[in-house]
Amino acid sequence: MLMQIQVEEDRIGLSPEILRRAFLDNLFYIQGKPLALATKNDFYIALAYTVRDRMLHCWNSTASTYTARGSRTVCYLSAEFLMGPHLGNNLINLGIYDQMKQAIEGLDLDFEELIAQEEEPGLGNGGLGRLAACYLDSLATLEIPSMGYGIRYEFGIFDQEIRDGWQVEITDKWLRYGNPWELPRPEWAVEIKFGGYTEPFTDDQGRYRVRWIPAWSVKGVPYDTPILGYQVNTANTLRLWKAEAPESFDFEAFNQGNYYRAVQEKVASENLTKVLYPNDEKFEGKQLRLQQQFFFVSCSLQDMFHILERQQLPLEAFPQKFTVQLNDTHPAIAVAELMRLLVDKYLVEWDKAWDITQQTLAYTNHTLLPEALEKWALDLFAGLLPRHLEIIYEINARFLDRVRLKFVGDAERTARMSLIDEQGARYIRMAHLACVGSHAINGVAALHSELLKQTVLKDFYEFFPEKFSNKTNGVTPRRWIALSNPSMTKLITSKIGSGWIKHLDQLRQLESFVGDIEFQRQWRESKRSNKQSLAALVKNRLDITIDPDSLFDVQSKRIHEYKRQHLNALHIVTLYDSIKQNPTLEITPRTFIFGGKAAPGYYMAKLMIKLITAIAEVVNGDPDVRDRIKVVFIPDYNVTNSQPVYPAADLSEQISTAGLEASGTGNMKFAMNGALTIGTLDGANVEIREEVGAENFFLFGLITEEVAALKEQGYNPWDYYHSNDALKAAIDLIASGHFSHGDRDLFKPLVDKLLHHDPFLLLADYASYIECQTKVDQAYRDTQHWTRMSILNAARMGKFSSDRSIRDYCKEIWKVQPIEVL
Ligand code: GPK
Repeated sequence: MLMQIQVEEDRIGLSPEILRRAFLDNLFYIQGKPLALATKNDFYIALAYTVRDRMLHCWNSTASTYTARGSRTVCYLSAEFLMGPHLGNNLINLGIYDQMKQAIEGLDLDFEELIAQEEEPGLGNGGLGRLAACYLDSLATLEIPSMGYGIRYEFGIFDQEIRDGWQVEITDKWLRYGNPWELPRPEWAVEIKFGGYTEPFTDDQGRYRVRWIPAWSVKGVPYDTPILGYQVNTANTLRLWKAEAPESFDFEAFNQGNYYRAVQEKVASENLTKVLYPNDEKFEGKQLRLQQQFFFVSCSLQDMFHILERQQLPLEAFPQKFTVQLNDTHPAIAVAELMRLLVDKYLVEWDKAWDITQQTLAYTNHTLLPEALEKWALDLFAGLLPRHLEIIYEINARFLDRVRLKFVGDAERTARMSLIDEQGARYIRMAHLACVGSHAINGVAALHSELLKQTVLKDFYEFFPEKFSNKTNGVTPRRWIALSNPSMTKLITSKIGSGWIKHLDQLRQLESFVGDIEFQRQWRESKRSNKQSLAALVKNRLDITIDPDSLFDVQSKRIHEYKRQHLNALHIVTLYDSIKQNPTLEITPRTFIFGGKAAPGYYMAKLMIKLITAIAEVVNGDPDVRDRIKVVFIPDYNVTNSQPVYPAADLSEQISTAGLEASGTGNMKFAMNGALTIGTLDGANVEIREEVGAENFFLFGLITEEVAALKEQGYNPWDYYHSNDALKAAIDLIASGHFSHGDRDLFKPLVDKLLHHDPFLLLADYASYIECQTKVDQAYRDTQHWTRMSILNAARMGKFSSDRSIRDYCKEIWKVQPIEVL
């Protein structure tokens, strides 16, 4: 029987009047408050439900369509999804931002203030997690059936406070006031087992099999969030798993009468998804982290088998029904878990199971940094996943046989390619497991994908070159332009219509206005108003006055030595010193803006924050320089706080040591919003420069090959220190205690590392960087020319829409087609 539900206008109507009525209705029936008693949070929740109601129709239609069509589905497995606040984005994608604003303001409420109430789900560290979020937006917008699978951390990335110039970490209690965007689906919970031992047995059909007798288990409960595409009816699902105490694993009987023990077990189970590990590009071999990885991977794969069952598809159809993308090696245990489920649970024979596994999985690498490569100590792994270890041994044995056959007598190669690192203590190499178990392997920018083939994955490239490809990253123009930069959005749309939001290549049409004086003026006006807004935020939060007419020079990203925030700091110190030496020096007034978190255990990164804030204190307090240079460190850089930053930037700092930044995505967000880049030939900078034109990009520094050659021949930072007066002066000033109230010890570790090791070649790139910054200084004075370059940067960023990235993945890896939802 077909049941048609009667949809009330209050749940779907889009006019300001209906939206207002629906909002008041939600305030009354969901928050249980009349207008007069409601708090800001009540208003926010009522607003969120008003928006969610309008999405649920899309979500249900999408689910029905996919079920009826049995559509091929992309499953994006990621330990991180850095979604950012949902409300504003959903309003944009529904196309009702302005109507809702009108509805709310009609009640004399401050719309922006209500939007700002949302605590963002910060379930990621940085680029990798945010990329996953941009990809979900594009998948939905391109009407691709897809699911994001991950972990519902109770505490996401920590909130950062700056006290006395140092980073302090505060627990992120994002669920404190509830989460209106998710729906728990306890009926689809699954069981995840850990520990114990295995034993061989012969089943009743006389087959040799292995049984895993686990020691403990947890329950995985899915929480679903709708991901609506832009101006389409497609709403896909982000399914995040929360760990709870198991039902079937019989603690009740086990703990006969021991109530407290039983409660303890429950608490222990829930610890599994309690907190996101705050390391970015640094592997930490913690047992709980491996538990998290296996937990969400097993939950997600079991979920796929349930979907297959519900759609009455045979096991062999698994790789036709699902294509599974591994976002880095965090979910790489999927190789062994999919094999285990197929072989042990569904009794598929090994070779067939291996075919299915390889056809299903694909792997994206996000970094070449050796300290990021995941390798699990064998004992730890064996204790948690004894059956998976056996499966990995079997995969390895079969794989290495093939290696020996192809490279006869090359024992070193075999050892290098093994899934097990046996030099000393033994480890499982997760990148090797991912490569062997996947049919496709990709890097995230052209240069990075080339370097992968030449360095960390060289042996694997030589073994199966056909698996390798590049998929340059992209970012969604919905959040990063339409939502974050309404003034520029309005201006662009007034010239070329609004099609560019979905087809970013159309921004090229702006090139015909680049010489139009009136358009240039409007462009500057928009940038100026964005700078004004950021200045107001900075005044409000930090009580620092910054001049919107100064050049806004921004570096915002995780704090890392390879990203070289301290090179930027050296430039500031150099400018400061030259003004002090020559008080009448004419320079373009600049505001240096930083934002970013340091991993709590990364001492040098925390010291870099202290260095920046210490320089800020001296510079901003010195009447001789403070009208020419200002330094601001914006605390707690997250998606919410980043949204006003990109539109306000004039200059984007992308200054990593060449060869080390896999792609970067902030570089794209800045350029799309009309900032010019000062950067090295690294990651996606290379392609950005190619697109916008070398004449519209400030290039400096050694290239990858020169970095390698310099290190090869024996790099000595001392030579650079002694042969460059300005460099020596800057470093000496820091070492002298000038920025640390006379304390010469404070920055000693940082200074010593630069002088004696300098693994990221700051000193080698210093001269080139300073020279390039001088060119920036000059160029900014030619307002018209700068405006031209700014317009051309935005106009030529079409390639860096995540829509383009996703189309490439769909065509070349996932082989999946759009399905329209009516
Ligand atoms: C790469 F390996 C990792 C990681 O652990 N975390 C992370 O954010 C970043 N990344 C790269 O550093 C960026 O260059 C890249 O743009 C981003 O991943 C997305 O691919």
